[in-house]
Amino acid sequence: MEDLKHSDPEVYAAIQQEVERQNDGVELIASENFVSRAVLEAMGTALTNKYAEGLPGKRYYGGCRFVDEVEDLARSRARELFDCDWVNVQPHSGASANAAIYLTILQPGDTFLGLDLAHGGHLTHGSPVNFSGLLYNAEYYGVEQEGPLAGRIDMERVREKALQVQPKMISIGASAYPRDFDYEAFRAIADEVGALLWMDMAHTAGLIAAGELNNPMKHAHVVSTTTHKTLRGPRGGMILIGDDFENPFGKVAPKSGRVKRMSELLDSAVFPGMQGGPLMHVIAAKAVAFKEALNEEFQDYSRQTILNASAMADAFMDRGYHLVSDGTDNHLMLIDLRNKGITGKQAEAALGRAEITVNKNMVPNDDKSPFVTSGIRIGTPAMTTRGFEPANFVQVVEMMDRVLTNPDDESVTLAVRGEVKELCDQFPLYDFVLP
Ligand code: DSN
Repeated sequence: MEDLKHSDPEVYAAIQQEVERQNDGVELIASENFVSRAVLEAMGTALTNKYAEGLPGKRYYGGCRFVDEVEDLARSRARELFDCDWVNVQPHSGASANAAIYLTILQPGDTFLGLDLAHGGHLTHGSPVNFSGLLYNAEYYGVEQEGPLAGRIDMERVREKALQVQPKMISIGASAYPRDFDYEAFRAIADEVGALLWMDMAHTAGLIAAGELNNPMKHAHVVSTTTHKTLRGPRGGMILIGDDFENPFGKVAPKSGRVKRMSELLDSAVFPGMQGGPLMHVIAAKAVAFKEALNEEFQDYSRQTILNASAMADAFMDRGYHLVSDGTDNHLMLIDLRNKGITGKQAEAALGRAEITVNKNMVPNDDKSPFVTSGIRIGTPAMTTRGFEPANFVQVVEMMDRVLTNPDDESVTLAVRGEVKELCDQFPLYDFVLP
């Protein structure tokens, strides 16, 4: 980055400091990961210069032959990775991908049913401050408060709610749900009420691709995801269909009168419906990440991510922490800190001072605001990429416990920060921090 260093020392310095921060800290934000150098290199290329509205072979701009190649590679690799009929790799983000799905399936005012944000759902699944809650009639299912399914989704309750509100679409997927989903049961409910089923696998896409979690592809009508998180690619989104089908809305191709495939409607919803030109440098990086995810190493990595989360969850529970649903099936856990006398906000800040990064998070039926919260969310994807194994995560739990029980003790923070640095130095990340 010699050119950047000389032309814009301020941005250069901030980037360098961020790389150092990533190198020297324990990253436990469940939605973050560390991409390979190959992915970084693909993103930092002249492909950012190219406009390519349309799809490979059918663009609205000239000069697209090489970016066509790149997008075709991304699409074919994604289809192989998820064993699906169709994919669109152009959404700039998971939220953009989801917006295209709403645009395709619902009309403003239509009812859909999704997981409550306060129970682990996502902003774009009907939060009142998001377009999904503002434009559409969002109804929610949640997790059980008590009993054998405490912290988990009870499918019988989802069915009751669906029968009651008669949604046109049902969404699955979450930002803070530590358990797997029963896609067959969701599909049976969707079929019973005549709804389309949409799975947002943003958090778990990599684990699904690696075969470590249930696969929604043959059950959901449409699937969306981000390409970072457990999939370990660049920030971005995509939409997939396991088995493509004729759209149920009767939309036909203007000249032939042929009923359009669902995939065609979704392609049009991404562009020109929601977006203009795709980000071709990011699509190149997606292609690189998908190739990496097709390797056996990625399967080992995904298995290790779950083993690590499980070890971490056990270590927290051994120390008296209350985990929503008493554990995890995937890469994350949600800790309800109410029995520890510390809020999510305080915990995030105290851990942050020790260079352990987490995010505060609402827990089901939280009595505190989203800015304070009673919990923290913790994930293992990023540190597993660095090579952490269960023993390392257990060591991190011990450090976190010391900080959380002494949040205002500067000597504890300093001691833990030193231990964090020592641990991170044993698992090198990026070696391109320049003086
Ligand atoms: N904001 C992401 C997360 O942290 O889970 C989801 O999009």
